[in-house]
Amino acid sequence: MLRRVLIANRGEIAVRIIRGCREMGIESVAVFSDADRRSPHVLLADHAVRIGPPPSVDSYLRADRLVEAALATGADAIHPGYGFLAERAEFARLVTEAGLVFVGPEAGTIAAMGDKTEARRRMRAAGVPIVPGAVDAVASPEEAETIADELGFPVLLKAAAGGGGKGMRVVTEPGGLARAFEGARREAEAAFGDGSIYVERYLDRPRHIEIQVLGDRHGTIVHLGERECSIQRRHQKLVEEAPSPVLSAEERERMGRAAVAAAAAVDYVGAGTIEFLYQDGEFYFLEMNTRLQVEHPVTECVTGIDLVEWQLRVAAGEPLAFTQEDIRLVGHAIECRITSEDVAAGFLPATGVVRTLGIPQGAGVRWDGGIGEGFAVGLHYDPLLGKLIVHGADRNQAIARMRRALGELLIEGVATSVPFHTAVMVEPDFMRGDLTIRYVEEHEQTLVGTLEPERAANLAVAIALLEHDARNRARGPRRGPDGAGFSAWRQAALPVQPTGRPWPRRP
Ligand code: MV4
Repeated sequence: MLRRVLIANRGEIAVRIIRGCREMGIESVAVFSDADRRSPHVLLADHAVRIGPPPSVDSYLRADRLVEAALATGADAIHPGYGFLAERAEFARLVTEAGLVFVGPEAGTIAAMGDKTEARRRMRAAGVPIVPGAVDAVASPEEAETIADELGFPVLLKAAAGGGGKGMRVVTEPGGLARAFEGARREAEAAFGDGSIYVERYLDRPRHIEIQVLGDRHGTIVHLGERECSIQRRHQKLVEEAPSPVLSAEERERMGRAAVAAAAAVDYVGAGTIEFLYQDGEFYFLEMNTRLQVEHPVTECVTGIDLVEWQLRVAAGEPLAFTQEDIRLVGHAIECRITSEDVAAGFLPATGVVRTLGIPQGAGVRWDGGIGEGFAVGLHYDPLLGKLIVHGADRNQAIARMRRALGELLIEGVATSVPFHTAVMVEPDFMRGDLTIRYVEEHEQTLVGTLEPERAANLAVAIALLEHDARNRARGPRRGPDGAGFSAWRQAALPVQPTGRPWPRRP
């Protein structure tokens, strides 16, 4: 087993990995920039090493300093978390060449999956359904037109080096190809230093569904079911759930088998995710993410499998202790990514000092956070403050728990996405599970609108309470001990936090 692991990350994911290490008796080494000197991940770890000034390029992206810190502290492995260097093949190679264990797949696997045309080629060879289109890059708009004519319009031009939607152009008619080709090429060249473009059929209303896979160093690969990730804005996911409200058991099995075949095609080791687009009952491989994902907790909830624990075990060479047949999905889990963004101001990144932090508790609730009271939210890093995760017996119970938990979550001192999430949890299409990747843009009025965030939150809570009341009334009158009827809700905030401290009054 590993003895000491350096976590090349910060925030909630560093905290999550440190917790995993501690439970396994593995020592943790945190790294921090000057902006994070007193951050929770630093306080929680067994050891901590300063790696540079606040900007990521001078700290969390400094592969050389991270490897140096691992060697200096006697770590035997580096866990990259997500983001930063997690999917940089050169970093994985550097770590391995320093004689350290990289908690993740081989550098070659990361590189192959980073090249989207190479990934498509490998998936097609493995019999995994890919979006109809070419696997080779096209050299000219004329070549793109030949392919587009065969596929039928609309088509999507994509960057081979792509990801995150950069270098993507939808083309609805042949006349638009030349301009779109040049635009996509320029954008891809600027973003990735590689202007290679390929052509796919454009899916106009897909869902984004992904499958979690886990592989060991002995050739065993299992899948842990899917996550529904359609609720996103500008390629940032906002809400994720497991399982997807639309997949049948048969579809889940087909998709799971495809994901395992995809992972096997690249000898996958560790935790990974196969992303699919799902539309009209068909699914297509989109990309593979060769890292632990932000939304891994919903999978942990429904499978009971600790993904960080198994990442560390398989990194150390242990075989998986379970087979595909052992994996059962129980109940339903939902995650809300709580960010420091002012939703009413168009998701404007917000700054401030977390003055009060009230963390929801109670049955079926989990908080994976990276902040504490006094934490200064700046603009150096991504705005994720923490993740609120709930698990219930079914989707309705999970939604009810999330509404309840969002109501208990108190973050004062910085604007957060909580009003948005509260609004989603009572939005009828969400409640029906009627989701596509366009969900947020199509419900902007309801979810973001021009309402003051406070007012939107209050309205959402009021709707939830009215519904709750209606449901209770349908069950018949409720009686107190003296036989008198009573109503189950009141309009005031909870008088005390779960910690017993009084809630501060809002201004
Ligand atoms: C697509 C698509 C529709 N049709 N491919 C977005 C970035 C990259 N990961 C792939 N993406 C898409 N590829 C075809 N053929 C729509 C998207 C897409 C998307 C995919 C997943 C999650 C969010 C998205 C938001 C916008 C577009």
